[in-house]
Amino acid sequence: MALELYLDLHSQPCRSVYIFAKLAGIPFEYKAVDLSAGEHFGEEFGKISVVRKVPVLKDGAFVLTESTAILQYLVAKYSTPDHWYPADLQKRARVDEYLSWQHTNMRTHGSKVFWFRGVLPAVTGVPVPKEKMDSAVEDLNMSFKLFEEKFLQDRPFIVGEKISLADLVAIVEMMQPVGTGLDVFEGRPALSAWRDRVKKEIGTELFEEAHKTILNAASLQQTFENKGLPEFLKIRIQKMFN
Ligand SMILES: N[C@@H](CCC(=O)N[C@@H](CS)C(=O)NCC(=O)O)C(=O)O
Repeated sequence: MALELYLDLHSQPCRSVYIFAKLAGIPFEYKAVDLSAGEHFGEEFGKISVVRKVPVLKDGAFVLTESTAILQYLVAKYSTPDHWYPADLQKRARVDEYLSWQHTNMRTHGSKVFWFRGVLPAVTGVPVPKEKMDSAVEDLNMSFKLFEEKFLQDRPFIVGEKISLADLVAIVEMMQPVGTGLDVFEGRPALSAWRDRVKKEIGTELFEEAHKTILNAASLQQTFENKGLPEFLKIRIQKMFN
């Protein structure tokens, strides 16, 4: 039985899993979960994962959540080329270092900017107050500074000469604010050159296919106008402003 991957490509971790599975030629069944409709809170998805987040991998009776664990599972199960998650102790540790760091830095800050510039104005019809926006962008800028100064330095990729899971996880997160029209690569030539290398390794067609949903984030407004706002989003928005 083919692997099942539960995904919504609006989601950064879903895109990393999707791109990796495609790149590695891993056969899988794409199980679409529409987050904007709150499908992950439905009964069907609850049977798959009580965490109620995507991505989720289902391999027979085995269910796995957390994108980085899923990526590592795919690497091991399909013996993908070494550079993705090198066997070399220190190179692997560099990948792990980035994967650990990004959750509470690049991912948290990029997601916040995405919500502030994309989701919240789309659902409330008003922009987020300037001071909140400025503070979110400042945090994101700090993550970019650390990314360039600590994780990338003057290397072609995070680990060195070759692309790894760390670069893949990094690029999908950086594209989230880009989806709201904020060009995070502008004025950052080294970062832009790294982005181009990563895009080339992934392949422009696959990169664009995986990102077309998020690069059309403006369509979110239309989605909410057509379908109405799901209950979980109303609650989340209230919490964000209290
Ligand atoms: N740490 C998890 C994060 C998963 C996650 O937060 N997924 C989001 C989409 S990016 C989600 O499903 N959100 C639904 C919700 O929060 O209600 C991973 O890396 O897989």
